[in-house]
Amino acid sequence: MKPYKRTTVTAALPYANGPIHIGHLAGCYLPADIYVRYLRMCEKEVSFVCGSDEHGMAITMKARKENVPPAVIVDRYHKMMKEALDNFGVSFDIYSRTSSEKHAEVASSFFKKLYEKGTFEVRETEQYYDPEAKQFLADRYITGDCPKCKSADAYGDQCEQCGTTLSPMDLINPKSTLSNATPILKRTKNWFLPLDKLAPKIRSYVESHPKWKAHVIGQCKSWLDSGDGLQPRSMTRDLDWGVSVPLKEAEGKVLYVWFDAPLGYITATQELHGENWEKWWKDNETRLVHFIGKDNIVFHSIIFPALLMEHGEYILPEDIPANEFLNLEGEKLSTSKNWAVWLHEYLKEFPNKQDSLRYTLCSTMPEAKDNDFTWSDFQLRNNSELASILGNLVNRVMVLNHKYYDGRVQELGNLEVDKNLLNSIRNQRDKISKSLDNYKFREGLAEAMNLARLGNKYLADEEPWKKIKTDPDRASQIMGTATQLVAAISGIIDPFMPFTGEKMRAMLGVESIKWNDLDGRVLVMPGSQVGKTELLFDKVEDHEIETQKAKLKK
Ligand code: B3M
Ligand code: ZN
Repeated sequence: MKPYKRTTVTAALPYANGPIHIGHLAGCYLPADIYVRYLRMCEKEVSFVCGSDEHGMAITMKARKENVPPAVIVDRYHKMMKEALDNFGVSFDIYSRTSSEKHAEVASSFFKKLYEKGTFEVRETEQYYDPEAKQFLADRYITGDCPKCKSADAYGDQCEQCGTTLSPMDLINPKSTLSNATPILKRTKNWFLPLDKLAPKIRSYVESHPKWKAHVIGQCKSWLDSGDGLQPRSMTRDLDWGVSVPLKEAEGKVLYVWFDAPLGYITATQELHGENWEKWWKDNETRLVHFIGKDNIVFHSIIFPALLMEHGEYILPEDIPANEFLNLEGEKLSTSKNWAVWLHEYLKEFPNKQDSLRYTLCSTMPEAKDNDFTWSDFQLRNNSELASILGNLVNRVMVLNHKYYDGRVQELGNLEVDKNLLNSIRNQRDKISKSLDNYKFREGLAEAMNLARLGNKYLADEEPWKKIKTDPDRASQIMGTATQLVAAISGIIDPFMPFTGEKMRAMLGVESIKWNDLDGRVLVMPGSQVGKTELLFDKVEDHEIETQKAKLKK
């Protein structure tokens, strides 16, 4: 791998049409956050950018449903999403939004550059137009009978009954959902990105990244190798919500949401770094990494790189560690069916238990295939892993330090067992680095927990509670060693469970820990005083789980 000076990490901009649920967190924001926290602990230069995606059909449909302007919707959900992500410790350097003035400037000047280079092909096509509402109709705004299964109310882009992908012209008896009028065909001009012509360049870009996850490469290949190959795609739309197309002859048109949304990453970087932003996007020594869910793969691996290539000044995405989907109790998450666990509701019902959810979601992260979140698994992981393994170790060490030594940290031992324990800190750290460098978050977390298991085994074998009577010097060494281990664990779990890491360090009186420090060295000074013992994880009771399950069924 090429040596890099810095990393620009992006997490998909969530549509501002609803609150954030566990699927978003597990799919994209949690892995991105773990990765960035790890890089920061390694003292790597990193910028972590995100923001709300405030254009597109997702927003205008929601606005129509509520009969309010789109701006009302995006203001509401932008605030909610930003708060929820922040409350779960997702540590963006900036969380921006795409309805800003600034973003309109960034997106239109990018469009203009491509326009002036002659990238786009102007095409006149016939599109459905609602003569009563006097506007062109996006595919989702047209319903009709499915040509395949004949069921009513298929959408212009898909029949939800039989799953067939459609185009609006396929529908039998099309109707506009805006006015119920029968749409008419009207000619309109749009600006297309000629993906067909760019295909060879895109193919060689994709092929130069053989280490991408198999399912990411798989999706790219299936687009590139599909019957007709890549097709030109319109970068403009006849709509009124979005960034206006910056051309006189395009009045009343806006940029396609998938044109402007990824540019939102650039806008956010500009807001974050001011005039020093360019090195984060235009320097070959910068590595660009996009965390996304699998439904966004083609946009990040084909369309956005094509736009960046055409522009010419930008680096291209180096890694796209997309996740698959998380299901809930065996069924697909669904906002409309309210089959979800919403972050803001979770936090009301399980206050201060962010890390229990982070832990469960990381342990079951859909890294290579779809995975399932269940409430009983959440309970089991909280009670039998977090509380019994990690919580128990920390609690024992704190309690014994207070009981035997009034909270004073003891010198460490140097018997073989002690050295082995301290050496295992470096070993585990190196294993975790390898996992995280390869976006294997589940594996990394498992190794972090293994270090806590080693700590419990050490105490069980060495039995300081017996030796305190028979061999007090040895008991003191055991406790000194175990205390260093606990300090190291507070650092090693930090990317995964930052709230817990911080609580542990507060108890021990340790400030921040760098990844480099996790090599068995002394992290908490012998002779210093540890603080009060706090309970890290309390048990989740059966009735709490029953309540959550019952709530889903409502
Ligand atoms: N808003 C899609 C989504 O939320 C879209 C991602 C944009 S990333 C530039 O699934
Ligand atoms: Zn159908």
